[in-house]
Amino acid sequence: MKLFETLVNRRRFLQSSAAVGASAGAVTTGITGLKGFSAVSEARAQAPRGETTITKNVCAQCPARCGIDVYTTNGRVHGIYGDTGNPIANGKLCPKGHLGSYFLYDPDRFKGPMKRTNPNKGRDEDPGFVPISWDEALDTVAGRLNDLRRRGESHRFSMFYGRGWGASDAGMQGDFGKLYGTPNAAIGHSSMCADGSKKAKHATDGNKSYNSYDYRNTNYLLIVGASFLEAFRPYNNVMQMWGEMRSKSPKTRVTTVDVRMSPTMAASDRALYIKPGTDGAFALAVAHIILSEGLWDREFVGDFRNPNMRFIPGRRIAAASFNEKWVHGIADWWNEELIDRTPEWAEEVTGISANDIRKTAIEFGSTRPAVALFERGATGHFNGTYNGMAIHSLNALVGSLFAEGGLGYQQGPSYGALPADANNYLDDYARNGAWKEQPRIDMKGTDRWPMVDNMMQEVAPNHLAGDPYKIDTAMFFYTNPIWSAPNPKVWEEALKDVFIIDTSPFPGETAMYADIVLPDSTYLERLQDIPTYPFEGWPMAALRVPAVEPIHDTKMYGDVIIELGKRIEGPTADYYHALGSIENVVRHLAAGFADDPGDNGVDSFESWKEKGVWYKKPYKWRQIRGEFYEWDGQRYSRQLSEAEVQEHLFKTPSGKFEVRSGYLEQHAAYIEREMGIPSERVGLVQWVEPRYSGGDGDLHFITPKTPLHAEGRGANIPQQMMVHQPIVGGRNTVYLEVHPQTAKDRGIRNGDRVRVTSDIGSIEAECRFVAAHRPDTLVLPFEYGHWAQGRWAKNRGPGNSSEITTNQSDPISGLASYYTGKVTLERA
Ligand SMILES: Nc1nc2c(c(=O)[nH]1)N[C@H]1C(S)=C(S)[C@@H](COP(=O)(O)OP(=O)(O)OC[C@H]3O[C@@H](n4cnc5c(=O)[nH]c(N)nc54)[C@H](O)[C@@H]3O)O[C@H]1N2
Ligand SMILES: Nc1nc2c(c(=O)[nH]1)N[C@H]1C(S)=C(S)[C@@H](COP(=O)(O)OP(=O)(O)OC[C@H]3O[C@@H](n4cnc5c(=O)[nH]c(N)nc54)[C@H](O)[C@@H]3O)O[C@H]1N2
Ligand code: SF4
Ligand SMILES: [Mo]
Repeated sequence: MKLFETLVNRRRFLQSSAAVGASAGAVTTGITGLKGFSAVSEARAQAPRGETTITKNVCAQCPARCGIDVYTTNGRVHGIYGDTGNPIANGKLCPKGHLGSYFLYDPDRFKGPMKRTNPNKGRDEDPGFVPISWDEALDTVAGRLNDLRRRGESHRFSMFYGRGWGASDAGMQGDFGKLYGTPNAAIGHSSMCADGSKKAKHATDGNKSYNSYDYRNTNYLLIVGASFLEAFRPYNNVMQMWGEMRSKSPKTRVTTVDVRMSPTMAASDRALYIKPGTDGAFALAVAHIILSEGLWDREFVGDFRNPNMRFIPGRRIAAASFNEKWVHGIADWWNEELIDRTPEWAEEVTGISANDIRKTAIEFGSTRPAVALFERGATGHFNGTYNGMAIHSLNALVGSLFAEGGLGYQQGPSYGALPADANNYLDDYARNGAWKEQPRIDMKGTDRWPMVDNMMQEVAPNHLAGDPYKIDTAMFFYTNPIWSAPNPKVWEEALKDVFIIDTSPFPGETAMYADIVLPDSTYLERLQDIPTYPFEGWPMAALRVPAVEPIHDTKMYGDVIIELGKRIEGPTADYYHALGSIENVVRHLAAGFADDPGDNGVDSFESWKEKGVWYKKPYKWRQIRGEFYEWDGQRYSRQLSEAEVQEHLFKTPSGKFEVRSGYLEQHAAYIEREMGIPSERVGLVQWVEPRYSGGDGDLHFITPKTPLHAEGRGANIPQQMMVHQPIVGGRNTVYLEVHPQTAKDRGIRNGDRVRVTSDIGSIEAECRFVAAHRPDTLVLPFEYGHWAQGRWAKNRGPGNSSEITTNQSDPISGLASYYTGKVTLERA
């Protein structure tokens, strides 16, 4: 019997070795192809385990877009590694990257399209889902949309997205809205994410975007309200860059400004605790010192016509005495704002000592190249755009914009054109229908929110009030505002009478309200293009290649849109027939590489699939000693004219970096009305008081991201939750981090159950002492408190932090003020 088994195994072994030998191509390795097997061990080898394929893909747990190698054997994914050929990953991943197969094999996934049978909606209502076919699901949705269109009410259909990767998914919503006829396609979650930093850049240098950074050549990093070693972006890569910066010579010096002892702060050279919402005051005082100590970059900023003149605190300068180069409005900025923004003034506002502010300013101003970066900590407040502008202006003062060791903006890839142009498929209704007169449901672009990109957090309250109207049907893609938006209970109420289509593969909160579920495939099952999010600036695009065929009856969202579009009456259907499929779209994009091969030789769909990424170094532009040059293939040789700088780099009214913002001045009346700033002053980079929300609580409440945090999407992965907070323990729950004195004052012991209350509600949590945080600030990592989303996520403590987050936003960027809430704390 034993002998027989051995013989059989040996025969299978030899067969599979032969198969491996025959299948050419480096991406396929038979596990049995290993060298060093003796005849004896061959004979003892177990049944062959099949072939292992390695496919290129892109992690989807955060916006970093790390390239991954996915190992699949016998159709099962069993390993995910960083792709060594991907410039973001460089063969490495953050701790979440390796957990991707848990999304693929999540036992709670929808196995196919679903229809609701229980008409009642709410937390405690079982939707009563029954499986339906894709045809029935798509016909139901298309029927509804065609009805709305026939009635002239197509504007009452809205499409929402959160995460998305461009042309092959969320990027399709805009054209769908244009063809079908709704202003409400493509309502993104950006106003609930990080629009504050983008708006600060838009207002000062004209780029509505996050920055790219040249960390390798930076000698000073000033981190203000960003979680560099836990979040920021691209997370995995900034951790690698931290290693580079801190081991190179000269070592990059780091100062971090935060309200808690974050890992970034702990690893920095200088840690500055700031009163929440006052970062603008700190940055203005740094600017005051840089100017008054004469540390600004004269080649970039400009100089006094008379070299003996100086900025003297308390003394105005004549505008004509300063010769501006690339910074517009310096004299006004000094005279009207900076003149008395001394470190002593800022100490009163921020709580950071004048001495520390002065030392930081002198270091920052005298070390080149230096970079100031910031994110939601500085911008998640009523005054967020002004805070961000003040911090970003420091980059201008030291000449870091577009410089080596400085910061720039991400270039897009050399994609080919889509298979069809939506503009050629518009019927009269699409061009001139009544929907064109309707505002967006979130009131973006109206007098209520004239300056924002999106205002997702306003949709539920607007719908409830019927102002501007009620939506009828809503489709959600990769976003879950019924759980992640500020004051989500309003969403729970609002979505009860809306026909909901959810596309999540997972049974999240939105899905619990869904009338139809059109489940997306998970990222390891999808084919799609992934243009790079801001990274090092030079263009790059990765490809997500399915590691396995969809393991359930799911369809990737882009294909769902195409199939739905084919069912819409009129020329819309023709457009989607012309697109064909996402694979066809992606092949058309890749055709653009033929004329512009990547540095790794990628010049076609096939080579893109094999290598997983197309990219082209270096960055196209460089500022050198106050002049701008374009790369000619060898050097930065061709000097740009002022008009070219305005077209490509400083897209502002003046064509310069503006410390008196022409963009804000265009909205002067609105800003005066909403923020109380006199209209003649609105353009200045200036100090604006924060407006704390949440009622009369005596403590600040913040919800930072941790390395294991995957936006709201990781909560159903037990491994992820266990190590969420390595410093305070973890395992059983996610803890509320409290300063011991703050707790003792309220009779709370380490480990006690506590209640955190704002003016909109209370949540419970377990308290952990962290003596290194500000005593007035409570810290609860965001991602928990789900009442759906799968067996491990559901009903697991602590409460959802959004439920005590008031819906208040920065009037300029629209960013929800997540870091501005006041709360009280007591024993539960
Ligand atoms: N690991 C991981 N990384 C991610 C993501 C993820 O899901 N997981 N998601 C990505 C996304 S969607 C985003 S938007 C970015 C966000 O990137 P960040 O904005 O860098 O991330 P946050 O966790 O919001 O960190 C903000 C920091 O500000 C601090 N803070 C709070 N209030 C104040 C204040 O008033 N002043 C100052 N100076 N500091 C304050 C907090 O303590 C925290 O350290 O991260 C991205 N990176
Ligand atoms: N209180 C508080 N709230 C916050 C924040 C905070 O700091 N505090 N931070 C905010 C920030 S920065 C952000 S970015 C937002 C994020 O909030 P959202 O935009 O709501 O994003 P997620 O929570 O990641 O939810 C994404 C949804 O996508 C679904 N999903 C997961 N995988 C897939 C997939 O492969 N395909 C599809 N189609 N769907 C999928 C999930 O089931 C989930 O329903 O939250 C914001 N909310
Ligand atoms: S940083 Fe981590 S979670 Fe984000 S894409 Fe990269 S591996 Fe995935
Ligand atoms: Mo975000």
